[in-house]
Amino acid sequence: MSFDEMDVSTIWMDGEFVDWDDAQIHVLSHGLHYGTGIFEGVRCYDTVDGPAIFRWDEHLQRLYDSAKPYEMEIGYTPEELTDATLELLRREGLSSCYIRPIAFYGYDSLGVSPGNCPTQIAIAAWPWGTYLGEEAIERGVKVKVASWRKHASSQVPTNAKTTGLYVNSMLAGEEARRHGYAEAIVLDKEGYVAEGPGENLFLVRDGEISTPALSQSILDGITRQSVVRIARDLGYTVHDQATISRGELHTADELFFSGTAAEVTPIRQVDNVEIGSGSRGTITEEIQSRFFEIVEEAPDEYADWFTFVE
Ligand code: PPE
Repeated sequence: MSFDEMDVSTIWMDGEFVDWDDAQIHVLSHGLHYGTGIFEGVRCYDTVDGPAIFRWDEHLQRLYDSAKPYEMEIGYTPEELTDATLELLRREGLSSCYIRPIAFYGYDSLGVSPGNCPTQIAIAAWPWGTYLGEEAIERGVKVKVASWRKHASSQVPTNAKTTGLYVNSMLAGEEARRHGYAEAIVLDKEGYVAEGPGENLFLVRDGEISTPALSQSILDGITRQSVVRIARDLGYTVHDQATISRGELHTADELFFSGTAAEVTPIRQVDNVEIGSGSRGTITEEIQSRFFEIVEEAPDEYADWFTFVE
C-alpha cells in the first residue's frame, strides 16, 4: 500500500517530530550515493494488554552494532531513541504497526569517504500487514533459489543491517517474482543455503529443526532467535548453526521463513519441487501458531520480549 493512502502524519527526524511530508533529505546525501545507511525493522503488536513493541531492546542493540563497522556515531542514546519511538506511536495512535529506524551519512560533501557528513537519523512507523500476502501465512509460498549469491562476510559485514547490501536482496527477490515465485532463497558464496532476501530460513527434517549458521552471510535475525527459543520451549531439538546444502531444501519435510515483516511464513515449493506435503507442515504450524499466540498475549514467560507503548 502506498504511503499516500495511509493515515500517518509524523516522523521523528534528527531529534524532532516533523510532518510526514517534511521528512526530507538532500539529493547529495552520502547515504543515497554509497548505501551508507543502517536500519531496523521492528513490529509493534496490539496485545491483549495493549500495544507493545516486539523485542525492541534487541533491535536497538542491532542498530548500534550495525553502525560500528562504518564508524557511524548515532548521536542519541538508546533511551532517547526509545522515548522518541514510544512518543511517535502515541502521537500517531498506532497499535499494530511496523517501525523503521534508519541512520545514514547525510549531507556535507561527496566522495566515498564520509568526511564531515553528519549522521542523520529518523524513525517512522506505519501499518504493515502480512509481508508475502495473507494466503502465504496459511498456504505457504513458492520460492526460487536465486542466481545471485549473498555477499561473503569477508566482503562486507553481513551481520550489519546496511541499506546498501539490500541491492542483493532486491535483485534476488525480483528475479524470483519475474519467474512467478513469491520470494527467493539466496545461497552463500560457497553455495550453501543462507537466507531469504528479507527473511531467515528454517528446515525441518525427521522432527528436528535446523537453520543456517551466523557465519553463512546471514543476518542474525531477531525473529530467528525467537523461533529458536519457541521451538526449544516446545521441546524440539534445534540446530542453529547448521550447514544446509541446496539439495537438502528439496528433501526437507518442512521449510519456513522467519522475519519481522514475514513473521513465520511456510514455504511449500522450491524451484517447482513440492516440500513435504506441499502445504504448511505440522511443526511449522505449531511454531507459527505459538508465535502468533505470544505476540497476541505477551505471556509472562516471554515478558522481556515486550516494550509496552503506554
Ligand atoms: N535476513 C534479512 C536479509 C533481512 O532483511 C531480515 C529482516 C531478516 C533476515 C530477519 O531478521 P529479523 O527481522 O530481525 O527477524 N528483513 C526486514 C526488512 C524487510 C523489508 O522488506 O524491508 C524486516 O523483516 O523487517
